[in-house]
Amino acid sequence: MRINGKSKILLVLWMISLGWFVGCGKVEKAGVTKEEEVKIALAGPLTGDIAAMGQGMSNACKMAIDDANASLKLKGIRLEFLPVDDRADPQEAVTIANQLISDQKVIGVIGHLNSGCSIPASKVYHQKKIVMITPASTNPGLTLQGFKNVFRVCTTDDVQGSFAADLVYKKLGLKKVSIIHDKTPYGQGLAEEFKKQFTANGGNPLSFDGINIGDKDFKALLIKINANKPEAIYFGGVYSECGLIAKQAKEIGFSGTIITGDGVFSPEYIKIGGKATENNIITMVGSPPEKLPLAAEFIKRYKKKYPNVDIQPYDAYTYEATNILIDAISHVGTDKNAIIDYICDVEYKGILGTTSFDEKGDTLNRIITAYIVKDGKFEVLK
Ligand code: ABU
Repeated sequence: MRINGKSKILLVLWMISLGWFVGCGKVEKAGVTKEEEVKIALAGPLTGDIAAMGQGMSNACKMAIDDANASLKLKGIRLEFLPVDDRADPQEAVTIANQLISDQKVIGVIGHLNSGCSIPASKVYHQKKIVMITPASTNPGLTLQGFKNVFRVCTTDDVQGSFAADLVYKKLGLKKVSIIHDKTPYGQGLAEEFKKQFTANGGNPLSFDGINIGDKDFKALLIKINANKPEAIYFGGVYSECGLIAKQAKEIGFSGTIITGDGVFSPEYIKIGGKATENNIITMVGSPPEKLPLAAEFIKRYKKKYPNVDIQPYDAYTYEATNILIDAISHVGTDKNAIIDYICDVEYKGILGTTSFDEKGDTLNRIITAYIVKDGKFEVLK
């Protein structure tokens, strides 16, 4: 059918009356610019023994994305939340990372939780220059790979391990210490950093043993360790194993203190270990949230949004990491290289104070806080 000049004018007037026009290959509603949709992936253990921590990260990432979409900060860009489960398994983390880099809409990854996952997955993200900000992976090796696209908002285990060793040896005066780790890059790495500084202080650990992730019965090892009458056991690993170790150590007659790190700093630890966690000491990166008014405010809003879950230690860090990525998008748009360049130089003022990164991509905030379990709750150790 031929359309004459008059018909063409009528057709255009009809399209305008319906509010549609054709431009740049896209049909868009007149007066409403179609939003560009991009995805922010949250990668972590959403199932398995440490799912509580992974789910907490997922909640916090979603909260930051919901906040950004609800505000008018990102003009013309809509963020989609994409949670992916690495099950705390390094191989699964690589599989997931490969899926994420082949999704053109994925603009950045918040994660992973486990250093053992973040390190191999970061090699995949590096291939496609996709920014990765981990809220929780503390093994120093992650940022020693020279990848410009990798950042972390938590400080590292060399800082945490030596802080714990100074606390144990110099402040608490505990000299008879046995060390256990879970053979992962995080757990073993942290235990080695502790041992290095403990030895540098003049100490000599009674023992240094590895356990396997997922094991449930540690009594044979604990009986062997307890024969040396340690005043303390330092544990490098996560809460699922440490809760059982605390409980079984008490059961076999260990009367000293368990001292451990950020992977154990979860209400789940106290639920698993029960009364045996009383007076245990745990180090955590950063300042206590009550010293940071915006972090305290975040916790209040989080509890309102997710009333049926306990807040986890890396939730605030995940919220911050996600907001750093969102801040970059709001300033430079969706170009992946521009996002990385922006974050390299950022001085982000958020709920954790000001975050900026060194040349490796590590936060310059190197504060560690020690907590003690009192009446089933974590209290700052005075
Ligand atoms: N840093 C706590 C546990 C996560 C990890 O680094 O493996």
